[in-house]
Amino acid sequence: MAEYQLYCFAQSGNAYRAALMLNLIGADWEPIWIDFFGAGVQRKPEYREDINEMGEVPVLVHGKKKLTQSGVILTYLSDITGKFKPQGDDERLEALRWIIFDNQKVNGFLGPFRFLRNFTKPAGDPAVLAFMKARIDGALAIVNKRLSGRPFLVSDKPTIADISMTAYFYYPPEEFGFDIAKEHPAIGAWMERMKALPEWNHPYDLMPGYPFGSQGYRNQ
Ligand SMILES: N[C@@H](CCC(=O)N[C@@H](CS)C(=O)NCC(=O)O)C(=O)O
Repeated sequence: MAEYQLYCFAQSGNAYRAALMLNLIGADWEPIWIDFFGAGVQRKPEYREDINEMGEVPVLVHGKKKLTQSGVILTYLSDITGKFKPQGDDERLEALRWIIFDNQKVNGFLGPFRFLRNFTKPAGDPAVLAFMKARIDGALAIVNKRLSGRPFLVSDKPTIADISMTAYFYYPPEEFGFDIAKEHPAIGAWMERMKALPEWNHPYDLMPGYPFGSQGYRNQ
């Protein structure tokens, strides 16, 4: 058994944050596929009782420790390995500030927006999607401005704040109906820098469940 287990599925950008971190730090980890769309495992009472009372993915298991919320998982992994760890109190708070902004306003909207466009039947109400798209455009403009003239979000090196921000950004533009990297060039350049990190991998290659409904990976 691997040292870490991560409950995840390929379409989850929230889980991708944790999967990417595990890969980037060279951890010995294995995914546990959650049948999110089919059986809806995350809604079952057993899941909420035994795995995560919040009914969410990702969940990281490390020995006796079970952690949820990607921001907590990233913090834990950077604390115990020293990798991608913000340095000093100011950077630590700054990273937390961007992780919270990301969870609430950036990927916190991108995830449900993509879900309503691609996975619900019928697709989301156009008025709801338009509202969300306007919020997303505003939040991405803020991130783009932040990354203009600086290589990473809080420091000259990548930290857990950058890993958090990647959540949904590498999924295909067709799934959003717009191209994040092209419309926001500073984000596009930052995505290339993140992609150049050793052991970077795409969410569809890192987590099981792609193609949709399978337990496989894109490259298998
Ligand atoms: N802030 C959480 C968000 C987790 C989240 O919403 N995960 C989705 C899957 S992508 C989920 O499990 N949703 C279930 C639900 O909202 O009922 C994190 O970053 O871990």
